[in-house]
Amino acid sequence: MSKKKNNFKVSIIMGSQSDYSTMKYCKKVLNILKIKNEVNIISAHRTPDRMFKFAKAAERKDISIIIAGAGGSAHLPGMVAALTRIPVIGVPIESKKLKGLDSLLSIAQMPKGIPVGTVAIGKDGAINAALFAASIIAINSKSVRNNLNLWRKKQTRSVKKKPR
Ligand code: RP5
Repeated sequence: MSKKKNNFKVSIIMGSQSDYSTMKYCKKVLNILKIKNEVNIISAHRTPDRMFKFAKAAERKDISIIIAGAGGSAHLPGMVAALTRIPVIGVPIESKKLKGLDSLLSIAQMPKGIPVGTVAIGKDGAINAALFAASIIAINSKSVRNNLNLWRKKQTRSVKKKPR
């Protein structure tokens, strides 16, 4: 993953339009950190051909990291990870019936051989997925490293010493 300047791209995918209310935070953070990104709806079970095409083209399109949000029986991150060697971070979407526990376990409990990095359920997970992707990219990108350091400094400054 050695690139000239800040030429790294993250692909955000999700199983449904309904996931975007969570996954939009991922995009927001990547934009703040000035990391190029693209967003697409890809469902493993409703658009399997789209998923296959996307995963097979990802390397050619020079995507560095894939962040995949899915809810319920959340097989999208694992299926995509099986089709490409690009690292996949899975975001468990909070489902209505099981509050996202189904999504979390589906994503985290990948059997050995095909890993999926898993973050927390919902908005926190979406934000952390972007920050985690940034940390990985920062290994090879000075500008992303600087932006990430600034983000953390700002976060530290925002914590008051005393409660009001
Ligand atoms: C999953 O089913 C999606 O990732 C979404 O979280 C869930 C519900 O989808 P919709 O019924 O809202 O389209 O595939």
